[in-house]
Amino acid sequence: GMHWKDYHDLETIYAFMREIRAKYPNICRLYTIGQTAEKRDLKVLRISENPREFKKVWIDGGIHAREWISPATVTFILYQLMHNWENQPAHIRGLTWYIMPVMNPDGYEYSRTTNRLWRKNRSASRRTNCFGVDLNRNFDIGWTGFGSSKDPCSDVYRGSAAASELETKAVSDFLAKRKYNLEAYLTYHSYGQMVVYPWAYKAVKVKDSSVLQRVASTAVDRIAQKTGSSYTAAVTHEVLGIAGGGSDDWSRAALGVKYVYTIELRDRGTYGFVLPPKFIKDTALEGWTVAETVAQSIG
Ligand code: 0X9
Ligand code: ZN
Repeated sequence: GMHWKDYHDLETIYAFMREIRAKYPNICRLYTIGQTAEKRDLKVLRISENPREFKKVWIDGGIHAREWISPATVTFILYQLMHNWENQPAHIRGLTWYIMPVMNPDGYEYSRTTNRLWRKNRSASRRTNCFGVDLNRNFDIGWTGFGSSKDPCSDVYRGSAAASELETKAVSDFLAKRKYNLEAYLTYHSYGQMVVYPWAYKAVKVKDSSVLQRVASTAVDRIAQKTGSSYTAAVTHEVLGIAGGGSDDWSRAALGVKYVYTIELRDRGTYGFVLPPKFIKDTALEGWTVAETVAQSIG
């Protein structure tokens, strides 16, 4: 079964999603939104007491294969929401939650079994023997711009076209159909301990950046109180540099989502992507704190 003392393979994560759906069939819907190059399912769980009317929050993890703390955190968020659903406050129960713990299942399994530091997905390139596209450079926003590469062998290869990848296409299509009432897009990565918001593809702040900064700062303050970790709240391009093709920017530019955050979880470089399992619980709690704070802000 599921626990947060260690990292899990894809099948355990998917079994956990099925378990939750089985326990709360009336409010859960489990979608297979597509398949990967290696024929793995792409799964999203929706939790809602009123999908037609409630405002929506999307949460994803595992865009980058080696960032194992991300799927661990997103499954923990799912657990936090559901283990006590009846007693959740109105600002949580009154939302529709879309949860995708692993956007890049092929890469995740490849990182688990073969190459721990793999980042991209596992699609084959035509021109070279190299594999993989960086899904966070493949979305249709500033796709040809800075911060990505046209070289299929690069770790930040943007792909042959915007949304060329099955994962990108599946998520983009799924969300485009559901953009009505979509208020928040949260995407979990590691590492660096940051809560950042658009833009990333250009050195400009979004119009309502003061609102986004305030909510991010609130989340960061609460994290410090809860676990003692220090996170940074900032505009993406100021702290991570300019990069096009990101899912965060796309959700704002293409769908008009207001609360768009990329959360870079622990740590700040001691272990980097290879975060020991003993840190999962507190890190996941930090991730949950961001989700909670955003949910409260949506109101
Ligand atoms: O570069 C990324 O994709 C993210 N950092 S990571 O170390 N996890 O790879 C940051 C994403 C910030 N947003 C965009 N670049 N759009
Ligand atoms: Zn990442």
